[in-house]
Parts: sequence; C-alpha cells; structure tokens
Amino acid sequence: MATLTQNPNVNKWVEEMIALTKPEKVVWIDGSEAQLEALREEACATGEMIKLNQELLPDCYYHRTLPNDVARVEDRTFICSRNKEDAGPTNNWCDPKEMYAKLTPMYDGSMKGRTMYVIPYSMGPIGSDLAKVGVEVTDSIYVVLNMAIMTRVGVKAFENLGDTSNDFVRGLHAKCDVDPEKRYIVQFPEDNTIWSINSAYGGNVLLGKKCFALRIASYQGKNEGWMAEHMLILGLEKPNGEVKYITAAFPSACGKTNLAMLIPPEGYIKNGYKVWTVGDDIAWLKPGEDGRLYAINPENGFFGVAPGTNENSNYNALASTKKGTIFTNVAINNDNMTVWWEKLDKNPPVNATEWKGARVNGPEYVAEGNKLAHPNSRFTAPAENCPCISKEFNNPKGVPVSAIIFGGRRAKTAPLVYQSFDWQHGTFVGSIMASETTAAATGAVGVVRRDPMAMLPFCGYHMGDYWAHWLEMGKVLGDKAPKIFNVNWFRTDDDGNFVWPGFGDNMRVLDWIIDRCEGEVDAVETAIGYEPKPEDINVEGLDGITTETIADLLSVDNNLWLEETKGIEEFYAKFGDKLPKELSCELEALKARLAK
Ligand code: GTP
Ligand code: SPV
Ligand code: MN
Repeated sequence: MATLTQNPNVNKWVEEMIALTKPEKVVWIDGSEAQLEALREEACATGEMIKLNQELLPDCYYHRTLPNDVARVEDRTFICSRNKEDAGPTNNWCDPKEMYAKLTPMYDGSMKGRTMYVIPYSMGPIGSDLAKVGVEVTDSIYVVLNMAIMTRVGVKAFENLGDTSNDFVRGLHAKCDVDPEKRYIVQFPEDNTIWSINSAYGGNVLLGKKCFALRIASYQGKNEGWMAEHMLILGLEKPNGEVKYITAAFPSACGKTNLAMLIPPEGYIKNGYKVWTVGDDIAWLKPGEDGRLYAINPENGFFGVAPGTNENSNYNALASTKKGTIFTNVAINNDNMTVWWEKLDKNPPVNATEWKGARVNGPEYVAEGNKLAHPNSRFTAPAENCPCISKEFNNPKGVPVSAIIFGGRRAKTAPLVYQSFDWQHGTFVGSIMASETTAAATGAVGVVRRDPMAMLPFCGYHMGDYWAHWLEMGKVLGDKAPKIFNVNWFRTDDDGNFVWPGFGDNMRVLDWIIDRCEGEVDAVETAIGYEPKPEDINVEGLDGITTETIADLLSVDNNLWLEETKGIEEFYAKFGDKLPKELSCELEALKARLAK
C-alpha cells in the first residue's frame, strides 16, 4: 500500500527503514477496522495469536511470548545522548554513533521475506496541543494490534503532524530471533528515535508507551516546559458533583491501574462519591491558560497486570477486558477457550494451558506451587471499555490536577500517607522514593531500590536535571501548584501480611488528600511531613481496622528514618553537582528534624 501522508520527512525516514530492513512487503496501517480484522485473521492462521471464545469474550485474542521475553529489560535499555553526562548515572549509556553502528548490521535485512507494518499513531487525543505523533515500523502483527488498542493509530494520527513538520518520533522494531543476548531497547533522545530489537514483549516493543511517552517525552518536556510522568490520572467526584483530579506515580506493578479504577467503599458510594479513570500509567502535564497544571493521558488503552485482577480487587479493569482485548502470557481454559490467571477466582481450570504452552491439570499444577499465568502477564484493553472512564478522557485540554501522589512498596518506613510541606519538599519526597522490585522487569523481585518519582527506568535524561526541571515547574506554577503527597499501601505486620486493606479502601486516603487540598482538615506536623490525625481517616465499615491501626500505620520510626537518610545520602552522592542544592538542603532539614 502506498504511503498515507504527504509529509516528506515521514516518507524519507520510512524509505530509509525499508532500505535497511529489506522487507518483502510494506503495509501502512490506516486504522480501519477491515485492515485490523484481516491482520487478526492472519495472526490466527500462523499461530501468532489464538482466537478466544467469541461469545464470552468477543473480539478477544490470546498471545504467548517466549519464556525469555516476558518483561522489560532494564539492563539492555539505553539512553544514547551525544554526551554521556546527559544520560546521567541512572541510565545505561552508549555513544549514539557507536550504537547505530552496532545495531545497523543487526537490522540489515532483518525483514527479508517478511512484511513491514508502518504504524502512524498519536499519543494524546487527536487535535490536542499536548498530543504528539509517532511512527513505528515493525515486523510483528502482535505489535500492530496492541498499538491499535493502546494508541490512536492510522491516517488520523497525521492530522496533528501536518504535511511539513519533522516533529514525530521514529520507532524501529524488529523481532529478529528474539535472542536475549542481542536484545536492545535504545532511545536516541536528540534524534527523536527509538530502536528496539530481539524482543516482542510489551514495554520493549509497543514503542509509543514507555520508550516514547516517558523516555523521549520526558526529555522533550524538559526542553518544552512540560512533564511526562509514570502516573495514573483519576477524577474524584464528590457528593456535590464537583470532580477533583489526582495523579499518582507508583513504580511498575505497584497499584496504578488499581487506584485509577477504584470503586469506593459502600459508605462512600451511598454518600455520592465516584471515581473516574483518565489514565492508568502515563500522564503528560503542562500548565494551562489559568496557570494550573493540566494532565492528559497520552494512551488509548490499558496494558494492565492480569494476576491479582478480579471482581473484588478491580471490577472495572476486569470489565474492561471483556471485549476487544489481547491477553498475553495468561493461562487458557481449554474447555471454553477463556482465560485464567492467579487470583482471578479460586478455580484454576482443570483442562488448562499454562502460560508457556504446556497442557496441565490446573488445580494440580497450582497445588505443586506452579503459576498458570506469568506474574507479569497482561491484558491490552481499550480504554473505552472501562465502565468508569472519565468523560474528560478525550478532552484535548486535559484535566486540572489538584494533588500529586508518590508511593511505593515499603514493608516498613513509609507511613500510610503524608503530605509534603510545599512543592520543593514534595520534589524531595518524590526523589527519595524507594520500592520493592516487581515482575514487571526482569531481575530479582522484592528488593528495595531507589526509584525516584517511579521514573528510574523511564527518565530519558540526567535524573539531576529532571529534578531541577521539577523544581522549575514548581516556580512556574507558584501557588497554583498541586499539593504533593506520599502513600504506602504495602506496610506489613510481623507475619508479613499487608496491614492496610488497600484497593477500594484507598478511597479513604484519597478523601483525606482532597480535604487537605481544600483546606478542610487539619494535620499533624511530623519530621517527614504533614500526617492525618488518625481519627481523620474514615474507618467506618472496615473489618478489624480501627483508629489505633491507623495510628500504627502512620507511625514514623525515627531510627528507621535516620537509616533511610543514610541511604538517600548515598544515592544522592551519585549525582554530584547535578544534584539540585534545594534537594540537599531538604535532606539536611529532614535530618535536623529527625534528630530533634
Ligand atoms: P504497571 O502496569 O506495571 O505500571 O503496574 P501498576 O502500577 O498499574 O500496578 P497494578 O495496579 O496493576 O497492580 C499491581 C499489583 O499490585 C497487582 O497484583 C495488584 O493486585 C496489587 N495491588 C494494587 N493495589 C493494591 C493495594 O492497594 N494493596 C495491595 N496489597 N496490593 C495492591
Ligand atoms: C510497566 O512496567 O511499568 C508497565 C508495563 O506499565 S510495560 O509496558 O511493559 O512497561
Ligand atoms: Mn507502568
């Protein structure tokens, strides 16, 4: 098919990619349902995808990746800025010339005998000033079909670009042999370019997502006066109908999708509270005409963690997966061609295919300690399926943000919730975030690591400059800046059980946060920030959680925190003169308060 745009910059770049990878055929993705349907059929014919039960799960498909290719690979992810200094101490770096030279022979002829799909896509609503255009070329139908759910694909994506602009992100993906030793996920921020090779999994290959919307976009945001963050966006509707918007940055698999779609506890519903989802993973934020910070979700779907998702934990996410969804690396129930994963329900299918493709007896297999679904198995679901999708989802202007929340998985240390003293202190609070690692990336799980603003794997430039940009944004926003909070749903008791019920009950904490933003509730000043009075967290209707439990969840252990400041100091030392002095001052101030 011929090109879909007159834009010579796009056409020239696609020609170059064709010359490099030498596909037999080139197909431009126009965004039509007919074209996507033909691709689904083709993928089913070759076994790349499996059609699920079309009565129970209409338009739903299954895909399995190789066992060596089930998560992001942070050790093979590079930021190739011209100067090493610009990638900073938290990113892998390689000279761009060297990286292009290394990868070019690997891509050379990699699509021989295969089809190249050219996917034009928009991150953000078509027509929004905040949206940006990308073009991904790939030899994977799975990638095309996922991108068609996760982004706005097709001819319409070129509307924002126009016939002459050169401002689009160039993404090249080739599956090759899916060889983990030759796997590279490379961002060239100064070239608006992403090269991904030898993977076929999620965040490694859906280049609009982490590679563009966070790594490249964070760099663009710094230069253009906006922010790209690993944040959900939700609207909290109060009984009077007013909706307040909150964004929250938690590391991968730490609860963004769940919080974004939460169903409030019964008492709250009765009183007229509702939560609306704007986004579950990424926020692009920019000051609006009124001086407030506005957020859009650049994505158009959810690439959510399947295990743990069920009627009770996340009804809305589960409902979102009932049509038009692609499931990756979950288990199949062969009796009725539906899907299953851990904690979906208590009944693993007897006639099951586990995520690697082996036929097993589900209950027996699970009893032996195996998992039927991979812990990082995912669903790719259209946002429009979500029962609580916000009516502002497609608003090109975005939504005004009242509060920003940081949070991670901490068994001890971090309390249930606290508020920063101001934006600068809030930036400090984000910068010292730490969390236990999860299955979303390859490597050890459950190890505490620093993950500033949940952006450690996603910041496309020097983290010190990123913090300076945060501080700068605070100055631009002035007294209209959102208030900044920190939460921890994951404190454990002596037996290692989570103390806080979490999920829908997190509404109780959001309630306090919004009251703080409106100046409607007092707080207690502690060494680390403002905390709720325990009695100000509503525990009505909670089983076994009393105001004493809340007091315990809010406790700040000075010794643990003094230990923590040592870890922060070590971490900060990596940044040398790039550490904004405001942040070292905040650390000194925290130490002084703890010593008192
Ligand atoms: P990414 O898509 O990787 O960015 O993850 P995410 O931040 O959207 O995490 P998600 O909401 O998918 O949750 C990941 C895991 O954390 C799931 O297994 C959830 O069941 C669990 N989880 C989410 N919220 C809570 C909570 O409030 N309490 C507890 N204990 N677990 C939670
Ligand atoms: C994450 O790991 O934070 C995800 C999944 O949201 S991925 O798209 O693989 O990055
Ligand atoms: Mn994520």
